[in-house]
Amino acid sequence: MRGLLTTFSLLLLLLFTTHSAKATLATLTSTSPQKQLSLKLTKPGWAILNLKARLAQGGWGTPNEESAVLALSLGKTFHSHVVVMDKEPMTYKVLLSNGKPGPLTLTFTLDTALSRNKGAVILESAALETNTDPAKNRFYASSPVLTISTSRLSTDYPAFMGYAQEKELKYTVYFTNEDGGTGRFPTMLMGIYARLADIESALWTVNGVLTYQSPGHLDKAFSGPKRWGRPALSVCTDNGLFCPDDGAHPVVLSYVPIPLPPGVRERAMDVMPWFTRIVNEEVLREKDGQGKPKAKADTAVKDAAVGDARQYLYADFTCTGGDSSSAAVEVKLKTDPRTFKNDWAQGSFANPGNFRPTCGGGEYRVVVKLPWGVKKADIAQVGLANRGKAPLNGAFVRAFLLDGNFAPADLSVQTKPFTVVPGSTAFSSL
Ligand SMILES: [Ca+2]
Ligand SMILES: [Ca+2]
Repeated sequence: MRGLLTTFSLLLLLLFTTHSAKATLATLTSTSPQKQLSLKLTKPGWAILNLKARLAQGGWGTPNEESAVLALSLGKTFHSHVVVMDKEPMTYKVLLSNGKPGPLTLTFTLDTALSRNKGAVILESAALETNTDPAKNRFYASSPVLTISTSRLSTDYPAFMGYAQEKELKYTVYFTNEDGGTGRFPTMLMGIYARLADIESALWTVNGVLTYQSPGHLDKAFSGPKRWGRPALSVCTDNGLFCPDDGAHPVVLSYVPIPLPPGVRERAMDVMPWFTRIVNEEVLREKDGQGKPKAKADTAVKDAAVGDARQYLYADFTCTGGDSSSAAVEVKLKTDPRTFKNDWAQGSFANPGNFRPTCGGGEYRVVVKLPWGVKKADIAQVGLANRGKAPLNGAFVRAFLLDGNFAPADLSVQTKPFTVVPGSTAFSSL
């Protein structure tokens, strides 16, 4: 019986392997770096390439093997790059052109000079789609093409772009991390911004005038160069700000901007766990300015390292009233007598960064660092505290932990509005 089962398992394995082999479109290596495809656009409109690809080895978390770069040509003309950064198959989307139906020849070339990862890149599938949602056309037509330096192929990489679903255009870029600015102090970055990623407004319209965020966080009218008819911006500062494309940044990214969910800007990360994962991989790989690891999963809550993104509780809440910087979030566990808090002065962060939201009426996200390994079932209460002298009105919108795959696992917090008097905490029991 066991022999039969083994034979059966082997057959299954063989079937699966054969099937997998068929699913591969091409394996690009330094000796065989190119694949050409003839595809067809069936409808007029913005064409989007969906390229499913993976690295044969390494990936964003592996030093010196973070990414491989494919140059994509349309016909004989270079269009943009695809940065493959994961051993897991991912679908990389490229905004191609606004065109007519017809044949399209795509050539993918592994750029060995730009690729830090020297292994093969496996192309699993490539398909074209045409945008059929007219509302998206104007967001695509003005979405910036980004150019970046090679240093960003291993750190602080602009991994995707979103647009706000409003009347005026607005594009926001999500970077894997920020080594400059606040990012030099990872615990402060997490403490203040509730993330280790960097989020920057790139380009928007003010009364119809295209405006971009230039160095020094200055808003400037954009009259710079275009690529494929779209505004072209270079990421030109270490804190992720923009300049008109200067032609000196060799990597060209043509993203399909995604509609941003309402609420805090971090919401876009919640629906893309792969992004939170690569952010975490990068920070675990990197050192801080003093040569110490930026992060490590740790059991100590008061640790100089920022920890792992999966050892935090994330809380979104609305808040009005109170004094300046009066709101804080507190967490109680079922089997630990300590109260865990987001504001370091109360004991959550070892580095300076005394931060509490100002309660100006918007929605806020804060994080509370918990001992490594805490699960949903371990959490007893999540509360909104008032550290000020005037009552504040608040409501939880959402609270969650990240699961093993960095996807939010929601906690059933009470979302009914409540008033918190100074010096007290309103707890929601789970
Ligand atoms: Ca970094
Ligand atoms: Ca920044």
